[in-house]
Amino acid sequence: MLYPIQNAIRNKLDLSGIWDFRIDPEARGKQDGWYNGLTESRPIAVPGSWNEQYEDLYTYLELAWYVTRTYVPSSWQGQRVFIRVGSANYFGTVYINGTQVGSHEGGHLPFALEITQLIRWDAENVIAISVENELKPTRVPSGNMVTALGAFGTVPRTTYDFFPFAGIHRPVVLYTVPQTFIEDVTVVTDIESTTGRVTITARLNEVVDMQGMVTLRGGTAPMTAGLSFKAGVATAEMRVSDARFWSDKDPYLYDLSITTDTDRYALPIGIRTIAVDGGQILLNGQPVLLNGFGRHEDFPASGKGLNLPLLVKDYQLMRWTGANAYRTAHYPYSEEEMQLADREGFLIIDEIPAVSLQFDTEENIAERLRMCLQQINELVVRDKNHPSVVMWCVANEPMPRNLRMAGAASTAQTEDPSVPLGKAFLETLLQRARDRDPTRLVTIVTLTGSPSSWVEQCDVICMNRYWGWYMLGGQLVEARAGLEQELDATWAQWHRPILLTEFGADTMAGLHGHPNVMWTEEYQADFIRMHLEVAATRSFVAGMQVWNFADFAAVQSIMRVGGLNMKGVFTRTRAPKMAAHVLREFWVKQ
Ligand code: BDP
Repeated sequence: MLYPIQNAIRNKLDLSGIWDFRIDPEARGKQDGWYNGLTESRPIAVPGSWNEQYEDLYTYLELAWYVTRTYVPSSWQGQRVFIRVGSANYFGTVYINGTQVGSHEGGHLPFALEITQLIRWDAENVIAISVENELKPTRVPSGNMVTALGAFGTVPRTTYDFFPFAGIHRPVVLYTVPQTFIEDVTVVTDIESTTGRVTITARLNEVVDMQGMVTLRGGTAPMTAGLSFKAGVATAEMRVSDARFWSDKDPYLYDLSITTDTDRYALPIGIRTIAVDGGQILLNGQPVLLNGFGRHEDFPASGKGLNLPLLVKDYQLMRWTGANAYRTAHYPYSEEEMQLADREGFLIIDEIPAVSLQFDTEENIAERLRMCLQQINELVVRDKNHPSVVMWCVANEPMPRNLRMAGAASTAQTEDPSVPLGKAFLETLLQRARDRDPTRLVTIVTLTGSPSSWVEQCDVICMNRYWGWYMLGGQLVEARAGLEQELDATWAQWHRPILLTEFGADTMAGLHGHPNVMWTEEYQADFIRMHLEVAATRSFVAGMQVWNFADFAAVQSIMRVGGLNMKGVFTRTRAPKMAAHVLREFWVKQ
């Protein structure tokens, strides 16, 4: 699943633009041949969620069709042609010139399908993609659960509070590769004193022997090494003396290019290591704090659609606060986002969409396990070469059955059968991530009251805690004591680095108060100051990640004013609240 590139051999055609669109609530499009073109349609932007492009589509999550037409350059003949969809949320099916080519389940990871035999040369090609995002208990993330949610019931019926945007969220591209091509590249780096060791493994699509070469540029002089493919696989090791190591402070990237008799591929790489030692996370052997945010892909009108100016703007704003890290809550973000993180020096906790996992029926659990494992496999393949990615997160706030959000005193009952079920499930995910990538840290993110045994296999203890909001709201003095006590007890139990991966207070931008009552900008500012002060005196706290970077679209409920989660330190349109300045006070000077 290499990111498609254009070079002297490979080609790429980005189909982003305005496509034809039609919803299909009765699911008759397939039998009526909508893949040949839509007789009735309205324009829609690709990439982009459909929900905020049309008012009547706001809560529509069922089947819909996208159609576009394109010529394919004649110069591509003789090569293999693929269509690649960056993200179709949640289930996408691709048709080329009337033929169904394939489908993909899982809303936030790319898929590619070969279409060489279906291309019409010197003529228009009809490309249709049907997408649906129905909320089902068996899906990851899950929706329409049978559990009675009472006052917490939401529209739509998700198990999480971000809006379940639907549609084609990332570019659709056609790309070519030669007949025998470089199918996968894995780059692993290590450090010995001032030398960087770079191990490159390349795999071809065919089980053949062949000669190739790898070149690394960016050091004093380009370095090369031979790649001797045996049965389609070759490995080379390069030692870069006086290497410039990649870090959040100096995100230095080398250019790696691979050539074979038939193909070429290139990617930027960073030489770095990541590890833990006691209460610290070590980047290149040095302690580093992962300070920043939980975020969302979210913006008015574009929804979860790739929005390039927004990416650039968000990195600028995060830097302005002094942040150097974030978590891709609660699903993998775009590849363009990851590339920017490499370049800008952000440390990323990369998360699969396993948010609010529950352990209910055998059938649901088995289906979700299948999807979680699939998404770990796909995510690692997609993101394994990004130096910015330092940790895989395989679940956000998995929930035992008997969880009560009543307060800190609540602990899941040990006799709750979902506790051992959950532990086995989560450990299977952690193990899968480790097996697929032994070079990075692995974790799950917990919520208040979840069983402490669930984090046993985590490298870093990641906690979402709402002291001063959901617990002891409006009582910052008492909340501070609760937070201190819980952090110290967690450290005493695990002696591992602790990240507060979420803490936040809903705040209406422009609402002020003296006293600093909940929902005012003053309250959020004081709430965040309190948390950062508590962390500053504890060397085992390896980072503080505010929930959230920006206000974001949420499902409607009595908890969410105007359909927004307002815990952002920036508004949804990126105006800073007072709290953003507090972050600068703490983080910029570090
Ligand atoms: C946490 C969830 C996050 C929510 C947040 C909140 O991980 O997705 O948005 O709570 O309630 O439990 O704001």
